[in-house]
Amino acid sequence: MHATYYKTMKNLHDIDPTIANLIFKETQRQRDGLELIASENYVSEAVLQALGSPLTNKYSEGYPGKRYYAGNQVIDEIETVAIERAKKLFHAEHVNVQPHAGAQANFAVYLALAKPGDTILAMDLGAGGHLTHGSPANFSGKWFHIIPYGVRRDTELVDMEEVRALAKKHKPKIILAGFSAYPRKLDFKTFADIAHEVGAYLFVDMAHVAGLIATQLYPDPIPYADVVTTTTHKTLRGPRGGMILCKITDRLDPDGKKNLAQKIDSAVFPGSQGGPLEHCIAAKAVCFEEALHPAFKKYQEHVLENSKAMAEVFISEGARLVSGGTENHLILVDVTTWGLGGKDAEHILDEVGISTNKNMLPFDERKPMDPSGIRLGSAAITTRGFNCEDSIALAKTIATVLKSPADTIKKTAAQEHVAALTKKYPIY
Ligand code: DSN
Repeated sequence: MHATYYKTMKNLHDIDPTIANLIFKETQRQRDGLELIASENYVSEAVLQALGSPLTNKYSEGYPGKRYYAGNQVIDEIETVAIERAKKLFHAEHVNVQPHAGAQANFAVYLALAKPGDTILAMDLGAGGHLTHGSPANFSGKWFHIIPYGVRRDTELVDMEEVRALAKKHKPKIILAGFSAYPRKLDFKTFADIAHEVGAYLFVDMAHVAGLIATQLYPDPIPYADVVTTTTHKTLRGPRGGMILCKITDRLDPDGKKNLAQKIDSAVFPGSQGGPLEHCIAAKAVCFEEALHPAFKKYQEHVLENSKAMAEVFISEGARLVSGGTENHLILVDVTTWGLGGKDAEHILDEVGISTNKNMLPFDERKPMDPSGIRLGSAAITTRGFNCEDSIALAKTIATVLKSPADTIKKTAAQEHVAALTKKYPIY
């Protein structure tokens, strides 16, 4: 661990050794293991410093220049910097950096654009969608009439003709494009064409691929969508948090009392949140500055190279991948082709120091707690410094342990391989 990090922790250790030790323990776990959970990443020490700053002390309900409490001059500057950097990074007309997380960003969009009972067309969770895209267990599924679209059985790709047919039949208020487990590109232009044809808003949740979009390595939804949400902690490599980007004009209500940007802002505050987390907003600003740097594009190129390299190894080792491969940072491996369930695969990899998550696959006949697949992503290992060679070697190790889970010699060799890689590419 870097000396600066120890220094920051010294006070905490004196005051609360229990929590300090647990933070050490978790940092050590992150250091000694390999993170392949597709939604996770490692932030820079600059982001950590902003997160641990006295900005957490301040209440600042409202927006820059229009707050409900005094003393927000500096906070206004910080939030404005974050907004302007995000606008520059994504070429967005309007940005709200206050959502505490992705779910809160999505909640605010629904609040701004729809009423309970309205119809929403969104990707099915089983096909790769997200909990907040209409799962019956989530407010989105409880409050709205959700029409799910999936992927084709033969290609496991989103079928835009199915999306168009469902949109024409059900006339949704919102069409939602976005995913948490889809290894391919989405056609945002066609989504927008369909939304325009049926008079719906196009809402894109780009959380997983925001870093790839910021660096033009994935189709850009910003020109086409009315509203885009993201988290800032996945491929974007910032602090845990959310953000909303939108057009200023409300295409479906051009003469309304509020424009789209105003509707989104008031849906975040006071609509669904109170005081913003300004320490987190400062950390978002740091992340945007890092993402505007040319080195960030190189990083994202390596994210894609590493993901493709791993996918090719899994295929050559006999695994079936959803859609046959990947075009982004994530890979869905059908581990039943190796005679395992997702739960066991996750557990076996965890035992050798590799974190992944079990994942439902399209048309999965198994249960969510023990589905057919695991989901892997290359964002975090690439932050550590992995190149293609390392990724290929790691994928071979993963295939080896999953194909022979009872072989303790292979398991020990995998643990040694993970230890060597974490030593070669240390964090914090
Ligand atoms: N939990 C995140 C993921 O893993 O994709 C999405 O919220």
